[in-house]
Formats: sequence, structure tokens, C-alpha cells
Amino acid sequence: MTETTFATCMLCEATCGVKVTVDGQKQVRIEGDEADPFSRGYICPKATGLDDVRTDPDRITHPMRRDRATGQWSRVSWNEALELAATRLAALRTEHGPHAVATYAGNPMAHSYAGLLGGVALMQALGSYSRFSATSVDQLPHMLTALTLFGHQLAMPVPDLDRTEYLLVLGGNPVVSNGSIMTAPGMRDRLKALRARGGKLVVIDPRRTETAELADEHHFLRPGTDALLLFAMLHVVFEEGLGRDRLEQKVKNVEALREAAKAFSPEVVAAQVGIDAPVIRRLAREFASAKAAASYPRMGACTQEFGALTAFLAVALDAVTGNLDHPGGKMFTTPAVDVVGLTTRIGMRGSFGKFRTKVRGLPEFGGELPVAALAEEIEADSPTRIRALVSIAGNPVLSAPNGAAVERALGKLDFMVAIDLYRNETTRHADLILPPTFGLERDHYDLVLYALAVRNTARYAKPVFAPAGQTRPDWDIMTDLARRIALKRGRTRFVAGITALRLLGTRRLLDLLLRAGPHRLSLAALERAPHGVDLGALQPRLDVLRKGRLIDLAPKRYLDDVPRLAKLLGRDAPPLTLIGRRGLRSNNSWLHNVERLTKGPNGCTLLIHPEDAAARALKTGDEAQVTSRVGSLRVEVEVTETISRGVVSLPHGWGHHREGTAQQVARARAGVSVNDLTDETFLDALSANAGLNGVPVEVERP
Ligand SMILES: Nc1nc2c(c(=O)[nH]1)N[C@H]1C(S)=C(S)[C@@H](COP(=O)(O)OP(=O)(O)OC[C@H]3O[C@@H](n4cnc5c(=O)[nH]c(N)nc54)[C@H](O)[C@@H]3O)O[C@H]1N2
Ligand SMILES: Nc1nc2c(c(=O)[nH]1)N[C@H]1C(S)=C(S)[C@@H](COP(=O)(O)OP(=O)(O)OC[C@H]3O[C@@H](n4cnc5c(=O)[nH]c(N)nc54)[C@H](O)[C@@H]3O)O[C@H]1N2
Ligand code: SF4
Ligand SMILES: [Mo]
Repeated sequence: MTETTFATCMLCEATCGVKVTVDGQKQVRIEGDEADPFSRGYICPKATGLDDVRTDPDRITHPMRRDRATGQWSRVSWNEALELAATRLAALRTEHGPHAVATYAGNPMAHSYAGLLGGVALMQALGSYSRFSATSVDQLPHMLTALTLFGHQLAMPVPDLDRTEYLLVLGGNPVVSNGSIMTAPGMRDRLKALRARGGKLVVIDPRRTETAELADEHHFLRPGTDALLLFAMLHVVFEEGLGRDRLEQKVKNVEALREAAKAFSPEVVAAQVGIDAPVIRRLAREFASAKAAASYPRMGACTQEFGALTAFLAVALDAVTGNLDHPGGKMFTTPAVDVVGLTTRIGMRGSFGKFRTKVRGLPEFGGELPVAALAEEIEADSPTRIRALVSIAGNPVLSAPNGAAVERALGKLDFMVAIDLYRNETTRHADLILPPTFGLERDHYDLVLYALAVRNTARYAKPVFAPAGQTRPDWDIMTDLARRIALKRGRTRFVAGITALRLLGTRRLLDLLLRAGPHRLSLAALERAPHGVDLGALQPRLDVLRKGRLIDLAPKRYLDDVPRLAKLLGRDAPPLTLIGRRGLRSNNSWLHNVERLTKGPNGCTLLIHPEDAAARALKTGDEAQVTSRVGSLRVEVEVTETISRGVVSLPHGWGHHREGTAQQVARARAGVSVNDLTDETFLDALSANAGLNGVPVEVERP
């Protein structure tokens, strides 16, 4: 008998609808769901990974405990595992203070509504300032900009992709990454549609990416100089009076922004940026005169030295050209679960700099600390240093800057718990691994990504498969752990609250959130529409978001950072800088154990320009030694003109050679970890986001 179910792929941000068919032999077929109004049948090659990970023989399906003396792993019961975790965490907390117990939440948490809700409960039970997540190796500058300009860290505007006439992509490669902070399945078709309707796609990137290949124009730029480019574009807009005053009643301090832009004419910045002044002038004029235009600065533009300024200046450019909150420009969503509105009501709009890390004094953001400081906060010479870690769906050994230092530090913890599918480079340091259900084994609603989508849309999917082995939902693991910790801390009211929440369950919670939302949906309504519902194009939202408060286009914290940017003008570029990239068949560090997705040509090569290669007597296939301030590694070279001179590129998420992991396929094609080269002290000084792009390196023949 063949059975067909519809679900949502939650591997990346695109939220593609999938059709899952299981035949009589229990063979599973995963295809795109043609009836999904948003993804219209599109899926990428990773979607098959949904089932490959589920059935991966290396996947952990029972709670596991590591014997510290022998290093051996053995199965333990859930009760034993959770009791041990709660006892140790509560005890370390009592002995060394609340901040001695840290948490790290990785990227997949953003793709699980139940996991997110469970995570909130667990963090409340722990009550620690030592919270880390993948945010500070990712979108932190955008969240800081949203908090500063729009009063909420999640109020991030997204390009109105299907209606724009001009998309300026800075440091994103959506054709491969499938879009980020711009949820839009089927990116290639949507970008082609933009050009087919007469619109223009411009890509600014030190590499001629797959997205650049589709574009009308691509310009190489020197890594880390996007803020100079955007300032120069603003300069032209002001100088030539190209602004459009559609927001006149809603913004303030435009004059101060104009003043700040004065020092950054195209002629002044051109040499440092690497784009000719007349080209910058033309780009500014085109952007300003397009019927509708949107800037799209992503990973390469925000995980770099001037990430926050870049994120801010991009919104400023949208705003002064009349494209903010305007159809075809950058807009805000009206999602079925109003994450911004709901969290505002409970006082969780976000925060910045309320407390700082112990060692370097780096600022808190949204109640968490930058992961670039994780290693030193564990190794700190302080009685209140971090002694324990709960790692949830993350792999900071491969994803955080100077991962080798993180790895070393994890070895010094008194206790570590990991909630994860695999024993990987990070979780192998844990005392306990608690295995969650995965993907199609749980229900799904995209709490975060529908709030960042290019259309208002909603889709709910029921679980397709039974949980593997003894796995339990992330929500269940985290709330159970939270309850036990609270019990040990004698917090009876919290225990009562969490017990009630667990009884209510995630489905009921989601139903309540949907009912409270602007579309007044319900779980039942979504269950009647298994392919999802289209809730229409993005609508102007600023009035709702700002409620009369003006948007400051020259916020002090950003203007204070301008002198640092100005100093970049006089700086000599290092001979080579390192940037990152993503491969279509990988997802950060964790799809490398899927055979189907890793076979084929080596995905972990160092891209280098022919002239830079020749100067070092390197050719394609050779090994090169790459060295930065923090580390050195050997990697296969790929000589290509698609990368700018003076720049080399390595993908992240590789480096699976480390001892003690249990991922056979990944180990066979280990690659190297770019984050053994990235530098935890190379930051965006304003936001403390990691500078993963633009890292000075040396490359030589070994
Ligand atoms: N140099 C460099 N470094 C980077 C980047 C870069 O571009 N360059 N990108 C950065 C970015 S954008 C990100 S988001 C981070 C990602 O960094 P992390 O989030 O730290 O790492 P991931 O590789 O995504 O690891 C996810 C882990 O979650 C587990 N997992 C998967 N699904 C589930 C689930 O449902 N529940 C649980 N409990 N576990 C699950 C996987 O097995 C894996 O171990 O990396 C960052 N690091
Ligand atoms: N296949 C696949 N898809 C993914 C992921 C994955 O690992 N694999 N990860 C997911 C995650 S967690 C995220 S956050 C998104 C990220 O999605 P994107 O933001 O699209 O990420 P990247 O593909 O890393 O693109 C970053 C680009 O920035 C360029 N760049 C580097 N430095 C600079 C600079 O200084 N200035 C400019 N202008 N450009 C620069 C790089 O050359 C690269 O092309 O992708 C998601 N989707
Ligand atoms: S684009 Fe993303 S959501 Fe869509 S099938 Fe691929 S991995 Fe899944
Ligand atoms: Mo990310």
C-alpha cells in the first residue's frame, strides 16, 4: 500500500512544501508539493536528506552517557539521563552562581516551533546570563538594526521579492542558500521572474557566485567594504537630490545622515571598495529611480568587520529612496503568528549592552552573549567562569570563530549536556547526549521564518513518521529538564507553570498563538489546508509597528561607529583575505553524513584567483597551507577567475576528522574547518557579531 502525506521541509529557511510517499516496501520518496501556493512544487537536492538523516545508522536514538575515565559511551534511560543532568546543572549553579551554567542554541532551533518554546522554558529554569547562540555568527547586525530603528529585534524588513524592480544583493548567494531573512522557495525562478518583468538584479560580492551568474550586473568588491559602498550611494542620493520622501512623517534625523554621508563620496571610497566611482554613482541613481528597489545585505555583508553599519546603511538607503514599507521595496510581514506583537506584549522586544562578557566586556544582545567569547568565558580566570554547558542543536566547534579554541575549552567543562541527533565535533565533549525526534517525526509550523517571508503564508504539517528509537521531541526534553532543574532549585511556582504547559502541549499553544494573530487562524483551519494557505502580499506595516514613534535615521550608536569606518579608507589591504561560501548540498555542518549529498567533486576547496595562485606556484588540485592569526591548515586548491584577486574562499561546516565523533560518512570526506582560521578577536566592534568574512590570511605552497 502506498501512503502519501504532505509536510514542510525545515532544513533551510525556504519552507518548501514536500510530498512524502511511502510505498509497501517502506521506501520513502520525497518530492515537491505542487499544490503548495508558496513553494509551488519546488524543492532542492537537500530535501531527500530529511529521510536520510531520519534513518541514518549513525543517528543517536537513545540517551547516551560518556564515562569520563574511559571515554566510553553507553546507553542510559531517559529518567537517569534527565535526573543526572538536572542534578549536576542545579548543583553547579548553586556552587558557582547562576551564570556558571551556559546554553548554546544552534541554527535548527529556529526551524522548530516546539523546540523554540521548549528552549525558552529551559533558559528560564536556568536563569543564566551565559546564553549563546548562532545569532552572533549570523544575523545579529540585522537584529540590532531592527531593534534600533523599529523598536523590536525581530522587526526585520524583507525584500518584497516578487514585486521589486531592482534587487541589490550584497553578500548573499540566495540561488545556493535558498534565501535567508527572505523566505522564498524557488529562488532561481523568482529571480528570473524579476528580470523577466523588466527588473534588474545587481550582485555585489567578492566572488562571482551562482546568483551573480543570473544577475544583470555583478561587481567584485573588497571584503568588508560594503558600508563604504552604501554610504557612497547615500552620498549620491543626497547630493543629487534623488531621495523620495514617502516616509516624511515617520522618520527623523535625515539631515544628520546626510551630514555623515558627506565624507564618503564615491570618489573617496572607490579605491578601497574596488568599484569605480562612476559605477557607484550609476548604481545609486538606478536604485533611487527604480520604480521599486530593495537592498539585500546578507551573510557576507553582516558577518564582517562593519556588519552592523552595513545592515543599518542598507535600510537607510531603502528609506531615503522611498522603498521602505513600500510595495516592491523592503517590507514587513503580517504573519499568522504575530511574533513581534506577542513578544512586545510580554516585554521581550530585545536589548543591547545590558550586561557584558567577563573577559573582553563584549555586549549582551537580546539576553545573550556573543559566541566569539564562549571559549574565553569557559577558560576565564574567575570564580564565576562558565563550568557547564547545555548545547542544543548546535556545533560551535565547527561554526564559531576559532573553533579549535572552543573545542579546547569544551574539554575543560565540569559538565556538558547536548541535545542533538549526532555525536559530532561538539557533542562528543558532552557527558550526556539526549536525542530528539527529527524533521518528519514531529509536527511543524514555521514560527520564525513566516515572519521573514516575501509573502504572508502559513502551513502546518503533522508528523509523518513515528519517532526513531527512544527519541523524544526537543520540546519534551527541554521542558522535562526545565521542570527537574526548577524542582531541585525549589522553585515550586515555576514547576507548577511548566507542568501546566506540558499538559497543554505544543499543539494547543500553537493554536492559541494562531488565534491571537492578525489573520485569526486556528490549528483546525490550517489542518484543513494541508498544502498551506496564502495570506496575501506584504502590506505596509510601519504604522502598526511604530505607533507614531519616528524612525531615527541617524541613531547615535551607529553614528558613533562611523569614525571607525572612516579609518578603513586609509588602510592597506592585507595581501589575502578569507571569505566563506555555501554549497547547495550541505547545510552548515550537519548534512555531511548523508551519502547522497556528499558524493561527487570535493566541496571543500580553497578558491583562489589565477594571479594569486601563480604568485605562489599553486595550481588546481595542489595542497596549500593557509595560515591566520589563530591557526594553520592544508587544503586543496581550486584556481578560478570567479574569485576576486586578493581574496580566497573556503566553505564552513567541514573538518570532520576530529577524534571521538561518530559520523562515518562525514569522516570519510572530512575536509577542513574554515573556523580553525577565523579569529574570535576579529569582530564587528559595534554589534560583537563574528567577523567570519575578510579574515587576513597567508597562503603558501607547503
Ligand atoms: N566561517 C563561517 N562560519 C559560519 C558561517 C559561515 O558562513 N562561515 N555560518 C554561520 C551560520 S549562518 C550559522 S546559522 C551557524 C550554524 O552553526 P550551528 O547552529 O552551531 O551548527 P550547525 O552546523 O547548524 O549544527 C546544527 C546541529 O543541530 C543538530 N540538529 C539538527 N536538527 C536538529 C533538531 O531538530 N533538534 C536538535 N536538538 N538538534 C538538531 C545537528 O545534528 C547539528 O549537530 O554557523 C555559522 N558559522
Ligand atoms: N545549501 C545551503 N543553504 C543554506 C545553508 C547552507 O549551509 N547550505 N545555510 C543556511 C544559513 S544558516 C544561512 S544564515 C543562509 C545564508 O545565506 P547567504 O547569506 O546567501 O549565505 P552565503 O551563501 O554564505 O553567502 C554569503 C556571500 O557573501 C560573500 N561575501 C563574503 N564577504 C563579503 C563582503 O565583505 N561583502 C560582500 N558584499 N560579500 C561578501 C560570499 O562570497 C558569499 O557569496 O543560508 C542558509 N541556506
Ligand atoms: S530549499 Fe530549503 S526548505 Fe526547500 S527543499 Fe531545499 S532545504 Fe528544504
Ligand atoms: Mo545561519
